[in-house]
Parts: sequence; C-alpha cells; structure tokens
Amino acid sequence: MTSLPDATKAPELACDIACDIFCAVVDNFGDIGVCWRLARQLHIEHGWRVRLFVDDLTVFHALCPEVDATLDRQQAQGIVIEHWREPAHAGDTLAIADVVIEAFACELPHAYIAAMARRAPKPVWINLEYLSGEDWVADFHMRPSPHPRYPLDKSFFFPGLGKGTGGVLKERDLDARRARFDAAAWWKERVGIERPGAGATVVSLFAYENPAVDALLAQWRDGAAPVVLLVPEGRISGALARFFDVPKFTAGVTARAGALEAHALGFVEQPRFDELLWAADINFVRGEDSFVRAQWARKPFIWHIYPQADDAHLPKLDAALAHYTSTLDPSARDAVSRFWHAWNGTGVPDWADFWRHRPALDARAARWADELAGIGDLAGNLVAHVAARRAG
Ligand code: TRH
Repeated sequence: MTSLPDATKAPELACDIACDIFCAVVDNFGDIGVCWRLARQLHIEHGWRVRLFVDDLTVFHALCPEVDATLDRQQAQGIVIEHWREPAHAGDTLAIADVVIEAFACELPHAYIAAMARRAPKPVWINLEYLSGEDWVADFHMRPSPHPRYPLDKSFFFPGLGKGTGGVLKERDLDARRARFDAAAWWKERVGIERPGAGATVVSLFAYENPAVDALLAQWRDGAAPVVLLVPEGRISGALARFFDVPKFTAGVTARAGALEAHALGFVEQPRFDELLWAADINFVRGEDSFVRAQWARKPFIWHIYPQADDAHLPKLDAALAHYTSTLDPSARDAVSRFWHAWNGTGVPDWADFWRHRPALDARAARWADELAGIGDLAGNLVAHVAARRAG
C-alpha cells in the first residue's frame, strides 16, 4: 500500500494568498471531487489559505470521511470548509478572499459579489469550467468577462487536454506515489486475495448504469482468458447483482461465472481511489475526475462520459478520443473508438476486438500521460494565471 500525501506538512511555498472556492454539488462525486483535489493542491503545493464552500457535505464525507456533515464550519487537511447553505450564505460574507473560484458556473451569492466589488484591491475572480478536450476550449481559456453591474472581471478557466488550455489536475507527488505502490499488499488488504497472476486481466469498473454492461460481462464469462473484475459499489452494482443472480453486489461480495471473477469494493477516501487504477490492467472510469486519474495511471482506459441533454457530450467524447488515440495505428484507433462508443450507447462492445490491441494500448497510455503532462498541471497553471492578473 502507498502512503497518502501528508496534508499536515507545512506548505513548501509560503505565500499569503487567501482563496475561496465555491462548489455546488449537482450530482454524484465529480463536482466536489475536483474542488477538493484543487483545494488541497493549492494549499499543500502553493501555500494558499483555502476556504471551500460546499452545499452538500454528505457527498463530501464519502470522499473525505473526516468531514462532519453536521457542522457549519470545520477544518480538514488544512482547508477551512463551510457548509454553504443556498442561496445566500457565504461565510456571512465577511472577509473576501484574494482569489475567488466559482466551480462549474455555480452562482455566487449576490451579497458576496457586492462585497467583492467593494474590496480593494479587487479579488481575482475565476469561473472554473468543466473539462473538455474540444479544440475551441483553447480560444476561450482565460477570457475575461466584465460583470454587467459591478466593476469586476471574471475569467473563464478551461481545463483541457490540449495546448493553450488550463490542463488537468496532477499533484506533484503523484508519480512518486504510483511508483511506490505495493500491489501485493493492496490486493490482500482491499480484495482479500493474492494478486492475480499475469495470465488474468484485471479490470476496474467505475461507471454509471449502462445497458452495454450485460454483453460485456457475458463476453468475459465466456472468454478463454481469466478476467478479474473490481467494482466499487455504486450505480453499476445493480447490474452486477442481476448478472450473477445475487441479492446485492456490495463491498465484500465475490461472484464467479465461467472465466469471470468479480469483487465488489467499498468506496474509499479520494486519495486511495488511484490505487484501484494502479492495481488494474485496464480501467473503466466516468465523469471528470476519475477520467483524469485514469490518464495519469498510464493504463488503457474506457470513459463513460457524463451524459448531457441533446447528446452534447458526444463531441466531447470524440475530442478526448482524438487526443488519446492520436498516435495509434488506424486499426487500434478504430477498435478503441468502437469500444468507447459502444460503452456510451452506440453499438455493442466487442472485448476481443478491443483487447487484441493491448500492447499498443499499453504503450499509448504511457505516452499519452507524458503528452498530457506537457500542458502543465491545472493548479500550477491557475496559480500562474492569478500571479499574472495580480501583477497586471
Ligand atoms: O461521480 P462522477 O460521475 O461525477 C461527476 C458528476 O456527475 C458531475 O455532476 C458531473 O458534472 C461530472 O461528473 C462530469 O465522476 P467523477 O468526476 O469521476 O467523480 C468521482 C469521484 O469519486 C472522483 O474524485 C474519485 C472519487 N472516488 C473516491 O474517492 N473513492 C472511490 O472509491 C471511488 C469509486 C471514487
């Protein structure tokens, strides 16, 4: 097992920037997942004093068990956490920070905006957008937008997968933690079995409900090679229970059928989620944050994108595919594209067609992680943007 980052350690760079991050939890774990990761990074790596306003502490508690969902104000891992009671409460508006980040266009309370406008100097106001690999993102990244009523500019900070974007979050110690990962110990502790031999393919499955899962489970069951499936409890668990004909597929349950052996795992605190990705040969991930973590894991992955109205997510899926598969040969690229589309509602997944490209996919996953790292880490890019705004 790897050690977790030590959040109690004094920040390596002490500078006196206060930052408020506002996070409204729309659903699932991604909104607070991204904000919590960003908050910790700004504090641990850049020495910022961070206050995080979150409207749903119960979801937060799942990612960080030390968060007490009953408290209005608390501190965890060096971050001040405020239970943001919609719509007006914002720490009762008091001390406006040097940097204000509204995540994913959640609306700041009017009283807070008015206080921002009265503050001298004005805070740097950033709207942190959702991640997209689409080309237009670079054109809009960091564009300022004047407030219609107050003398305030808000800039739009776009995470992305290509040059000229804000990049994605990557902690400085992530690669070192991955290198130290003790897979044998992890398997015993988390799954309760020895690490499977090289002949088995280990698959992690973190996904929304998905009609394609039955076909895939059947292919793994009927395949010639053993598949060991690791499934964190969640929205896909019901489908696993039905497939294996067990009452529920919750933490601790193991089921077998043909060549397939599946283990349900409990939900773990956020820093430990990476270990699951490192333990597997291929990762099924979803939403935004786990999608990013799978890329840093340097393993092949399949993305279940967060579905949006009018299929607005499909261009994002194709844009991510274009980045991730850019140097693959055409037949491997087509196989990845077919499989990702099938997993996202178009067609039936064909595991054998996809996994025969494993050597190329393994190599590409490592190379893609290096390419992505070239864009810089989002927290570092954001800090540089703030420094430039404050200097200008
Ligand atoms: O949970 P997600 O589907 O989140 C989101 C939200 O739906 C959001 O509204 C939407 O806008 C966004 O997707 C695109 O998937 P995501 O983003 O991967 O977040 C999951 C988080 O849960 C991630 O930070 C990893 C974490 N996690 C743990 O901490 N422990 C676990 O055991 C597991 C399985 C996940």
